[in-house]
Amino acid sequence: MLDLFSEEAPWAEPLAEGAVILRRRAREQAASLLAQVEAVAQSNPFHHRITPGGHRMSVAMTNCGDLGWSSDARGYQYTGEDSATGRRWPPMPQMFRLLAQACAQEAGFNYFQPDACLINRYEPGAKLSLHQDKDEKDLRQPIVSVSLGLPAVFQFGGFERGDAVQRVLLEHGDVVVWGGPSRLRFHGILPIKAGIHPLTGAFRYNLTFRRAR
Ligand code: MD3
Ligand code: FE
Repeated sequence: MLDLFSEEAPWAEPLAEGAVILRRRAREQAASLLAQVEAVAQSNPFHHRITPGGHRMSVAMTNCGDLGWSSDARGYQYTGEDSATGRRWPPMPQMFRLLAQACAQEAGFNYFQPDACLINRYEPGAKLSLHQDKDEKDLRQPIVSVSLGLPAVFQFGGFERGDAVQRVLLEHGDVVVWGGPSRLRFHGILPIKAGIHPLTGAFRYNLTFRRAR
């Protein structure tokens, strides 16, 4: 029988070699994760970065951990301090690290030690154009991504910008682990549709855990 009130357990959905979606894996922790995101943002507010080409990004970002990713006129890079404030990034909350390590392990990556957590905040209309993540030193390390709040259409393609893309809906609590050959796939987020999520209101958040050095 269809039970509209059951909380379904998380399940794994393989996407491509080295990439797996752990559907709803972070749902039970979502409220605590969001509280930690807000604590990080208290000390290091979300900020629309300027790309090296001079464009203001529609996604607002902050970071926690030893290293943080940002872009400015000099380019994209991981740094120990926020170039906007000159201050170190807030520490990575223990529950972030534990969740990222557990999910990496579930996907077959046993020694994942994230030192950077990039937090993206999307408002309606915000998007992330197709790109590769290759600023990290050791590309054998996976990236773990956690989605919270409003849903997003995620695009993932091949190893060249012009390759065909697949579209996948990422919803509240979904975790994706990207490693192996999928680590260098082009990917992006289509413009977010307006909506109200009971936990995050008008926003989508995405946390990406990385081993940057
Ligand atoms: C595939 N973030 O921050 S998460 C990013 O939803 C980023 O905010 C998106 O792409 C977001 O760089 C997508 C899924 C994701 C993250 C990293 C990947 C997919 C990936 C690295 C390699 C391949
Ligand atoms: Fe990315």
